[in-house]
Amino acid sequence: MPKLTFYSVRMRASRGSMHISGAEGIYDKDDVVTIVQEYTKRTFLHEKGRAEEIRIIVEELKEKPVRIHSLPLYTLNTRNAEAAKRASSKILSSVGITERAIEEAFKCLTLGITMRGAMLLDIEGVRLEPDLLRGVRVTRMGITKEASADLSMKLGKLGINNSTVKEALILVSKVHRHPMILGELCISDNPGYTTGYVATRAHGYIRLPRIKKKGIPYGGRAFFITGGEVKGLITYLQTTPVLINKIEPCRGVVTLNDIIG
Ligand code: WAQ
Ligand code: MG
Repeated sequence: MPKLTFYSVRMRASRGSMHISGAEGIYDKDDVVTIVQEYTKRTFLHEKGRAEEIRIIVEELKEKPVRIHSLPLYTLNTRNAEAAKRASSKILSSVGITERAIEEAFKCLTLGITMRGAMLLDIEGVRLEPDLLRGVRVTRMGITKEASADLSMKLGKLGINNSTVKEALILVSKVHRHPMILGELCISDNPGYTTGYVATRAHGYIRLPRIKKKGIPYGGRAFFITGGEVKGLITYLQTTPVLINKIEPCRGVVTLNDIIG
């Protein structure tokens, strides 16, 4: 058997100073050419408009990717931003995150500033990321072909088989495998994408429809963290290659009681 070589493929498209889209994955050598084409094509169809510059990095992995399961997926039927905020507060506070930290996260995600990466907040809401403007980017995550097909099938049954959901679930699954991560809150920065999510290792990935009004061009991510060395966590988030090889159940609409009851 020939030795498998894995590559991290990362794409970033922009026009002037405006970020248009990004994507990444971990791929077998044989699939790299196809995926570079797919990423390029995708930027030309983006709702934020045509890119002037598309940067694609193809990098051989020096470490074998860690193989993990996805988090289970659920959807709440939140009717508006206030309902989504109430639901996320209940879920996040049930794992020990304070009201103050949750308020701080919502405040930062709705200020109108878009960071490239995620904020790190301790359970009291103190910001711990070294670069407060940029945040921490999670990279070097991917999904095997088999798991990707299974995920597409499961999401297809729910009518949500799109790359936004898939990529968010892959990112979440990497992030929440680290013991210092307690919870996460995410709002998309795409003006047309109004579903966000909240996640914890215990509860899974919980989609929150209508967390923002259509047309709002900003959003963000907040990771709530606890006890340990922030430097080591950041190294894990940025550099440890992680590959999803098994998909946990993906369920349709559930109630908040089903989640925390
Ligand atoms: N690492 C850390 N933070 C990131 C990353 C990353 N790799 N990518 C994006 N962010 C931050 C950044 O601040 C963005 O502004 C913000 O997250 C939102 O990014 O199941 O599309 O790519 O239907 O707009 C949720 C899907 C979609 C919900 C989230 O995020 C569902 C989404 P976006
Ligand atoms: Mg976006």
